[in-house]
Amino acid sequence: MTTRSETRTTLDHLLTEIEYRNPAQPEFHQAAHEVLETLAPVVAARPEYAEPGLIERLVEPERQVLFRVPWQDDKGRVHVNRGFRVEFNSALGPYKGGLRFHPSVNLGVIKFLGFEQIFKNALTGLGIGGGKGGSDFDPHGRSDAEVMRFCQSFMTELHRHIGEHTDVPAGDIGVGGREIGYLFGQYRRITNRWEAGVLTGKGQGWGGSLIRPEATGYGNVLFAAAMLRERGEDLEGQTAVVSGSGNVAIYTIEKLAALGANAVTCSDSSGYVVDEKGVDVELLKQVKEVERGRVDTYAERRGSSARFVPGGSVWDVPADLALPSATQNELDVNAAATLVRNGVKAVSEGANMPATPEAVHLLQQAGVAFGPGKAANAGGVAVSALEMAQNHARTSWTAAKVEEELADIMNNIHTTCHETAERYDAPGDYVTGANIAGFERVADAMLAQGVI
Ligand code: NDP
Ligand code: 2IT
Repeated sequence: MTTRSETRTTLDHLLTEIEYRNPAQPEFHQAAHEVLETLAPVVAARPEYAEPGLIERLVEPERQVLFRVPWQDDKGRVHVNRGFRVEFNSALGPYKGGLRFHPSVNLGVIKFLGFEQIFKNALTGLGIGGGKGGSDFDPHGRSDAEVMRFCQSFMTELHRHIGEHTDVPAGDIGVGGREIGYLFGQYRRITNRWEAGVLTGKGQGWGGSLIRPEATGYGNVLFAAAMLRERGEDLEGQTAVVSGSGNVAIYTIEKLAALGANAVTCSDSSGYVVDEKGVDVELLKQVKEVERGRVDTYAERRGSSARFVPGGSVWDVPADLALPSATQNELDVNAAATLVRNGVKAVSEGANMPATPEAVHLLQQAGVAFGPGKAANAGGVAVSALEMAQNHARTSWTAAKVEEELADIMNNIHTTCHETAERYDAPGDYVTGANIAGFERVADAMLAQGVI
């Protein structure tokens, strides 16, 4: 039997190999480190997981697609962006994961997101593999017509690689209902198929699921509530700092208010807003979703309770809870120290990998309940899988039914992570619990399906 320390040495070698084979992809290295560092106990306890090649296969995407995306702006100028789809692992079902349009996108970023997605999707308990895609296209300041032409060009290549049984993209940063509409239209035109289950996050009149827009934010609040419950507390009367002001942030703020808590901040890349009365989610939706504006406009319209702080760190605002909902590595070790100093009780990741490894370590050492993104923000992809189920059955469920399913899934994920952490001598460590529980499900399927 292999000991934990021998296993750790093997995993350390593998991490060195991953860095060597995937140069200049720091986000992918970070995500791989975070998972592999927690696997030693399970690999030592279950010899089948030490089978040569299993983890090596897990960290190598099954397929990576890179393509040129040329498009013309409103003045007729030609732009060339890069498109990506990383089909990471299909042991549990068709590749599933969002598309991100943001200038910071590169292969390493998409690989980190795709790798996280494997374990997140496994944790939902639904039949979905892991993938991610996107482009370095920047939608900020682009007209509707420009966004449409970009989406059409992007799908002109992407359509060859996706399908309801193959790979099912959805939204992520910079990709919401508008973009999914343009992408679906072009897919339908090229393929001449009404294949509703090829994309999720669709409009509600044409195959989209009720509650999909809300699902990630709502799910994260439910996960935070479950962590608090474990400590004999609830959300009632708690204040929260939320970063971001996009899809995930908005519905996080909405659900916090519905459950008696109060989000006092939101942010974007220009700075943050602190609103003493609590963020008015209807005003935020109007500014961000309808007008596609910035958070400083929210502060201007809100009146005396709110002020906009250009630049700065939203984590300086004291609160009981922190729900990072913008982007990776937005909460560093200094921010974590400030949160702890201000008495934070729980940090739950709406975004993917928003807390740096040093920040996670500090928060856990300080006894803060920490919900890692692959567990806490799994509600979005879970409801995407429910959208696929509805599409397959040519039916649509009520909002109440979808919300009930979402609540069950989030509570199950919480219980699974909690129990798995206890089983592997790491009580209260949701990072270890999520990584091991997700890994077990994917690894068992990979072992059963042979060396492919
Ligand atoms: P949106 O595009 O709707 O919103 C993104 C928000 O984050 C905006 O406020 C944006 O501000 C801010 N932001 C993005 N990049 C940066 C950056 N580099 N620095 C500072 N602020 C930034 O995206 P979502 O709300 O959908 O996604 C937010 C996070 O949640 C991402 O990490 C995503 O991967 C994750 N996620 C999303 C899911 C979904 O269903 N949509 C599901 C699970 C996780 P600005 O406009 O100024 O860039
Ligand atoms: O990071 C994520 O889980 C998402 N962006 C949602 C993916 C999906 O397929 O709904």
